[in-house]
Formats: sequence, structure tokens, C-alpha cells
Amino acid sequence: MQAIPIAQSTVDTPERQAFYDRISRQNLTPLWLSLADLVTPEPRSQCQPASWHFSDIRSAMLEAGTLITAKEAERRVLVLENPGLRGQSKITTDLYAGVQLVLPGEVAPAHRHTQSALRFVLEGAGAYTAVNGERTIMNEGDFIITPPWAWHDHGNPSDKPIFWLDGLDIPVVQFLDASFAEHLDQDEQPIFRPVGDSDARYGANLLPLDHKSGGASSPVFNYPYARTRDALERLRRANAWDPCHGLKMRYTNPITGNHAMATMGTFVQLLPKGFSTSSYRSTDATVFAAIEGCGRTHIGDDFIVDWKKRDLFVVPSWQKVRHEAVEDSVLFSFSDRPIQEALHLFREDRGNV
Ligand code: GTQ
Repeated sequence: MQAIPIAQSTVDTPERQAFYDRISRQNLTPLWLSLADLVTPEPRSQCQPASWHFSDIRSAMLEAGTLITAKEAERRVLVLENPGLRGQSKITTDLYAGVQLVLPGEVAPAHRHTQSALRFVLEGAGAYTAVNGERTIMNEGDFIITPPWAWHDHGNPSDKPIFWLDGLDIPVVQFLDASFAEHLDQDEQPIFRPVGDSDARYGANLLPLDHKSGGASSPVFNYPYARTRDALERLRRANAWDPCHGLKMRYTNPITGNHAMATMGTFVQLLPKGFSTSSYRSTDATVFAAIEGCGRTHIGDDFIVDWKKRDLFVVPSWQKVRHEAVEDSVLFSFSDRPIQEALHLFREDRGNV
């Protein structure tokens, strides 16, 4: 027994063509003309490898800052469009990414939606995002969650602009026709918890006495970089290197141990100076943000990204990826891995290492 590709192409005869034309008027079409494109032997994606230098995004964003306020725009964001998916606001087939700017003194007004959002702070400090009555302070490298249907507004009382990467499951929600959104009648939501409250309640290896089982989104909504970085440094001393990933960890919901968000997996990895990963591919197209160091990443057969701190790039599903760290480097990344795992669709190929 041997596996061979599915469905060869069929011959088109005048009788068949007349039949196709006739049934088309009844909204019917023959599967045998499209089966090989529908059920492919491997992922076949429109998503392409792509990269953005932060310096280019930064200057475009500052220009946007002179053209529109955060309040008028609702969110002053430049969308990272995958070159294979232009016009769809997608960085991968099912995920959205953008870079958001909040200038000193601005507020991006409160709203909520069924889409989940993650923030990864690229530059700046001392701004805040408020989620469900609590503000958290945003500093460089922090990973912050806005759970679905949670009121959120962003403010920047600091004296410098703040830039962060937004990752949202907009295309997933669009695909499922499950988008709901509403705006609050005031710019800032009422605050009724002190800064750090959810971290103390859920992020300190403690739980409120009567807390019942966890939800799909982590109740810890800020994962500060200082803590993440310290953990990576201590693991480095333990020599915990993976040939494909260097030292890679996933952010978790401390209540369940699952991914921190239901639809998007978030990861952080340390690649020490001189480390080259071996070739790896997986079905979850992944968006990367460098937060420390510099290096080079090879994607697929011929796409090369030379990245440094704050640069962004995307690896499509099932394309080989290989990182080379020129300096000690840290990469943040996110993908739809939790969805694929829940549906038992996630696959990876470690090239036998
Ligand atoms: O900050 O709420 O990049 O609603 C896109 C949609 C950010 C946000 C985005 C949004 C937001």
C-alpha cells in the first residue's frame, strides 16, 4: 500500500461543459473540478513570508500622528498586511496584526468587541491600558491581554510616544460571523481596582479561596518583560536549549496551564549569541517581534530577514524557518496554535532533531 496524491484533473467534453453550465443556474457545481484544490496534500497558503523594519513603521506612525488623533481614529493603527493577502487586513490567513501609537496625553477611547487582542510593547513606557476596571502600566517588552468582550481604553500620561504591536483574531471572528462591538459613552472606563490587582490575585501562585475553574482567557492580563526576561536568564544557566527553538517558552493562563488566550498562542524565546536553530516547520503561521539583539531568519526556500530590536516578520504555515542570532536575542511570537490544537490539526516537523 502506498500513498499517492488525490484526484487527477478530468477531461472537459462539450457534454460535460453543457451540464456544468446548466446546473450552475441551480447553484450547483461539480466537485471533481476543484477537489484537488480543496483537499490539498499539504497546506497551500496565500500567506507569504514578509518583514517590516520598525524604523519604517515608526516614521509612518509619527506622520499618522500629525494627521489624526487617537480619539478621532478610535485606534491609531497601521495594519501589517501580508503581501499575499492585501486589502484584507490579515498578516496570516486567520490573524490580524497592526502597530498602534498613542501620543503623550492621548486616550484611545473605551470600547469592547468579541475579538481578542494581545499587545506587545515595542517602544515607550508608562502608558496604560485599562481592562475590566483595572489599569495596567505598559512597558517595553510587556505582553498584555484584552480578553473578548472586555471594555478597554488606552492612555499615555508619559511624555514620550508609545508604540505597540496589536495581534487580534479579527479574521477568525469574521470567518465565524461572530463579530459584536460597542462603544462606551465616555472615553475612559470607570476604574474600580488598583493597579496590580489581578496580578496579585492570580499571578502570584495564589488564588482567591473560592475561585472556581479557569476561563478561556488568562485573568492575569499583563506579563511584564522584566519577569519574563529573568526567567529566560535563569533557564539559560540550566542549559535548556532546544535545537529548533533555542530556549522557547509559552505564556500561560496560570489557572489552567493552557495558552494565555483561547485563540492566540504567545511565545518568547532566547537565542544566545552565535546560536543557529535547525530547520523547523509547523502548521501555525507565526508572527515574530524581536525585542532584543539582532540576527537573521531564513523562511522557506529563499526569504531572508535581517532583523534587529523591534523588527517584525511573519512565517507562513508549513514553511521552514531557521534563526541565526548575531547577538544575544529575544523573540516574541504569536500564532493560532490554540485553535489548531483544540481541533487536533496542529502538526510540526522538527527535521528529526
Ligand atoms: O486597541 O482595541 O489594532 O479594537 C484593532 C482593533 C486595536 C484596540 C487594533 C482594535 C484595537
